[in-house]
Parts: sequence; C-alpha cells; structure tokens
Amino acid sequence: AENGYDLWLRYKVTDNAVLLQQYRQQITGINCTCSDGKLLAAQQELQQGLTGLLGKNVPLQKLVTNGTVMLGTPAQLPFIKKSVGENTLTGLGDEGYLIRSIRHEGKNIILITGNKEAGILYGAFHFLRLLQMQQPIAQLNISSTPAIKLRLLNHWDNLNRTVERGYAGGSIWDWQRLPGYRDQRYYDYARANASIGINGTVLTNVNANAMILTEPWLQKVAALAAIFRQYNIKVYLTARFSAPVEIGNLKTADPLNEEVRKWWKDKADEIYSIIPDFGGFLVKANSEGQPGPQNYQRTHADGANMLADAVAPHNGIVMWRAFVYSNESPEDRFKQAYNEFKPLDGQFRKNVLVQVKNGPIDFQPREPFHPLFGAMPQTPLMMEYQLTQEYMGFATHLVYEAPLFTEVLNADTHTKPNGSTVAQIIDGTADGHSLSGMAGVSNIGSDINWTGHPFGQANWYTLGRLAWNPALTPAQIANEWIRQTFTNKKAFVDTVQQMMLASREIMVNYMTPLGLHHIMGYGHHYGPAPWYNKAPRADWNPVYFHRADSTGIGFNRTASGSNALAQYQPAVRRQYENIATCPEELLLWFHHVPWDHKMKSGKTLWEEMCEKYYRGVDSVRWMQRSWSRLKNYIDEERFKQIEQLLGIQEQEAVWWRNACLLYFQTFSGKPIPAKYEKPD
Ligand code: GCW
Repeated sequence: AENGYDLWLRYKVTDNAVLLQQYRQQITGINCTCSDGKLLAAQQELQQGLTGLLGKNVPLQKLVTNGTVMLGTPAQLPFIKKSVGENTLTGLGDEGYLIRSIRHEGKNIILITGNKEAGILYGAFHFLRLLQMQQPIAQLNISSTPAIKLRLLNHWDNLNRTVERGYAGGSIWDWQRLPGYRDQRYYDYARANASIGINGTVLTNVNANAMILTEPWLQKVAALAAIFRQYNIKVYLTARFSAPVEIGNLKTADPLNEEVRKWWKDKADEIYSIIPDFGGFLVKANSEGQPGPQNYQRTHADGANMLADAVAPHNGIVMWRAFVYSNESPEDRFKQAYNEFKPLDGQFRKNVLVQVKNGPIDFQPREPFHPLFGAMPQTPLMMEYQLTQEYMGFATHLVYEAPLFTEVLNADTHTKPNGSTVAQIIDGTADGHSLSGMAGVSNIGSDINWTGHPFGQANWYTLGRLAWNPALTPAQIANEWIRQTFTNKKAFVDTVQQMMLASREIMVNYMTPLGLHHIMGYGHHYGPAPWYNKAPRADWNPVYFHRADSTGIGFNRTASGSNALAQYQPAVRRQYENIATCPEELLLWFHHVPWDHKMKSGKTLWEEMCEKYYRGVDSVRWMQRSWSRLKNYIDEERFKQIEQLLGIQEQEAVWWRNACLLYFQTFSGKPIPAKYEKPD
C-alpha cells in the first residue's frame, strides 16, 4: 500500500517508456570492492533502488561491462587518481563524492567515488535521486561536498516513548526491546537520513533524563549506533546537567568541583568504551527549569567546557543551547539569550558549538533572525530549526518550512563588511570555523508515514538538503521531494510545488500576520488564544507578545521600548527601528503601531490585518481546490489523507481568523470592512 512509509525512496519502475529503455542500456550492473559497512550499504541501496527503477534485476558484477556502476575509493581503485586528478579528489574532503561517466578498460561505465566510503554512500543516493527524478544520465560529471559539517536531527524523545512536541505517534526508539531487538525501522530511518546527508542524530529530549547515561541504557544506544554507523550517522545524547547528583550520588553538579569533573570524565570514558564513535552531548541548561551551571553561580561557558574536556580525548563535541530565558528576569525574553551568551564569546573550548534557534523567541511562523548570529565570532554557532510544527498547526496543517529556513539563512547580519549572511555564519566561512552545524528538531514518530502529515516528510527532507547545501532554493528542494515522493507528472509537480511554496506565507496570514507572534493556545500551542493572560509567567502569555490596546498593537522593541533592536548591527537596527523602513512582515515584532497607521498598500493597519487574515483563509481554499484537481495522479490513500487534512486546515484557518479579528476588534473598535464576508 502507498502508506508513505517509503518516504522519498520509493524506487518505483520508471513510468516513461523511452527513458526506461535508455536507463536499462545505460545501467547493467554494479561493481563494488566492498570491504566495509558504508560501502556495503551503498551497494545494497543501489541494487535495491536500481532493480526497482529499472524493473529488472541489476546484478553485482565482478568484471566491468558497458553500463557498470562502479563504486570504490581511490585507495581501492588506483586508476581513479589518474583519471580524476589529485586536486579534484582533495577537494572532496571526507564526505564529498564524484559521479562520472568515464571510459574504463574500454567500457563506458559510471564511476561513483569519494575519498572515504561515506562519500560513496552519499553519491549512490544522489545517483538514485537522478533516476527517481527521471534525469538524463548519459554524461554525468557531478561533484558535491557538504557545506556544513554536522547535519543533525534532534529528537525530543523521552525514555518512556512519549515525544515532546511530537505529533506523529510515539518515539520510534523501542527502548524496552533494545538492545536485543533491531527493528527494521531503524535501518529505514538511517537510509532516509543518509539519502539526504544527515550524519548525526541526538536520540533524546533536551529536557533530559539522566537515566540514559547509565550502563543498561548505553547498551541500547550502542545497538542503534551499530546500525547507524553503516550509514555514516553518529549518535549523540542529551546530558542532564544534574546527572552527577541524580545517578552519580554526588552532592553537587558544580562544574568547577573536582569530583564532578572526574565523574563526567569517567562517564565519557565509559560511553566511548561502549560506543567508540559516540558524537557527543547536546545540552539545555538553565532554561525553563532545567538544571545548569548557574545553579552553582557558574557560567554557561564553565558548564560547557567541563563537558567538552570530558569528551575531548575521544574527539567528542558539545552542543550547548542558547535557548535560555530565566524565570525571574523581567527582561524582554527576546533579549535574554544574547545577554547571556554574547559576553562569553571566546571563553568556550574548541570542541563546543553554541546552538541557536533561528529566531529570538521560539520557532514562530515568522521571526527575525536571532541577534546572536554574527555576534559571537569566536564561537561556532549552530542553527537549530524545528521540523515538528509546534507553532505551525502540528501534523495537521500543510506547511512547507523551506521558505522559513532560507529566509533566515539569507538574512544579512551586517557583522562583516564582505558577507555575513546567517548562512555564512553557520557554515563557518564568515569567521573561519572548521566546526559547523545545522540541526532540526525532529518531526518523526511511530506513525506509519513517519511524520503524521504526509507533507511533514518534506520538512525532514529539507533539513538534510539545506544542511548539505544552504544555497539550495525552496523550489529546488520541493521539486526534488515531490518527484521522488509522488510522481514526475508535470501537472502534479507544478501544482504541488506552488502549493508548497505558498503554504508558509498562507499560514502566517491566517495565524500571525504582520509580525504578530506567540498568540497560540497556552501550553499546547495549538489554535488561537491571543486573549490568554493566566500563565504562571508573563512571557508565556499571548498578551505579553501582542500588547494590543485601544491605541494600537505590537511589541515596542525600539529604544523607547525594550530596545531589543540594540542587539543587532546598526544597519539592521536602523532599518527595523524606523517604522517607515521596517519590513511590514516584521512590523509588530518591533513596533507598537496605531490602528490607523497607513500601510504601504494605502490601507490602515487594522484594514491590512483584516486583509491578511481573510487572504489566509482564502488561500487555504485555493490549496484545497488545487489539490482536488490532482486525484488521478497519485494513489487514493495519500490523496484522501491530504484532502481531509486540508479540510481541517481550512476550518482552523477560519477559527484563527475569526478568533483573532474579533478579539483584536475589541481594541481597535473598528469594523471589519464590508467587502469581506461576515465571520462564519
Ligand atoms: O519550543 C519550546 C517548547 C518546549 C521545548 C523548548 C526548548 C524541549 O515549547 O517544549 O522544550 O522550547 O526548545 O527547549
């Protein structure tokens, strides 16, 4: 059944007869000097994929013939050095690859090579992608290397198999049956990740449970690591800062205490004795009630460095999260991470990265880029995106996140005279860091199609592709994903690509237009609740963020308000602090704006807000109409799932629009313009 389990790796027989004929001539078998796990994984994937796509058995060959797909490193196949050239090979690094049509021993073959077997694995998946997308393969000359070193999923999975902010069932980690039972799903998870270049996974929630660091649990982790290793994926764990107290019987977790430091060193040694290629730790500390170094009057750097010292002898790393805000501080939450971390620049060990969310608040439908990007040149900063749609309609709404991700990557921080986009900061080029990373909070669960909403798969796909190459456009990524996941038929591809590209702005319009943010339901974050003001802390209340009153709406973050804008470079600050030059899509992030403020369209702010909310709903209906025309292009199962989900999305867009406009109207005191239908 077409239940979505195969993701974008469906390998259905090529449904273009001419092309199928060509492919069958161009590909006759696979020659592989298989020695190690990754190469074997590449060979198996190619055999499975090509056999499916060509609709015939693609054999392993000892001798090359015309149409052999040959896999091997230059060390295994010495002719490669001469045929390709030393410089080209050097440029590929450890994970890059070449795919070339060449003459070898008088035959026309396809060579997939890389300095390391990991590169060949990625090359094999690229080759399969070409066929899945029905591209010509006659004269291949492809070379590719990843721009970012650590390309990671962050699972917020708890040890009891619940998933924080997970909307696709329970955790896929079946801890109870590990390490003995190796679910096929782990292999398929690894294949999917390898196919898009993801090379690491943090298995556990950042709201961490120290138990994972005990020996029986580490054995379970080791079983997963053994599977993932073959696919060039390292495992990482979250480290609960108070673990020395909770599982180590110490009286303190003070990072400068000798016993505590020794405990972590011993713990790291133990972990590496069980999992020799363990990646390292991800840490959430002193945020939202989690323990951390500040409990002992130490800094984030003290905490991170202690863990970094523990894993350094094993080449491990520490990813220390910047998502901190304190329970006590009356300071604008927007400013707190920057205030905490900026002064620590230069104090972190070499093997520490600071992991920063894309925006200053929390994965909203639209946020300005985080002011920390560019502000800590001596520290490698990692990007943290959220694939799971905590604030974007869970796994119910169709929202393609690539436009959100690239909007942030392309933002210019103005911290360097010649190029300092967020992409250049996080890929390490702006400040010359060799460590670099991009992470996505996973949207994967035990649902048969992995992500709940079939289109959630596209967000997972995007993370991998963008981490490999941050210059890819949302259109390119969507195009790849649609062709592999559904069909190559043009009408389908074009229509769905348009829907995907528009979907994020559509959601912004019906949820939080013009820079509104964090007005979702308290706690669960689903649906509208801009009126809510009963949270135990002010900055969990929607009213804290929108600040609507009879004079206007929005959060004044200019110098006359919280002055969060001072955290940006002057060029950025000046643009945003002037209401005339502030992009309207960010307006209410930075300004408290009178209801009758004139917008660029000539409408008043209130009218523009009405326009956005109404357009948001109308556009969901447009998506529904577009989808309804595609019935005959794909399987009924997925067609109906998406049709039903769009139906809910339409109802909820109406809910958002009506709730927000009727509530904000109590402040604006103005009518909803007559040209719109009445709230229904
Ligand atoms: O997005 C918010 C979520 C919390 C989460 C936190 C974080 C893991 O509401 O559930 O906790 O951020 O990123 O640490």
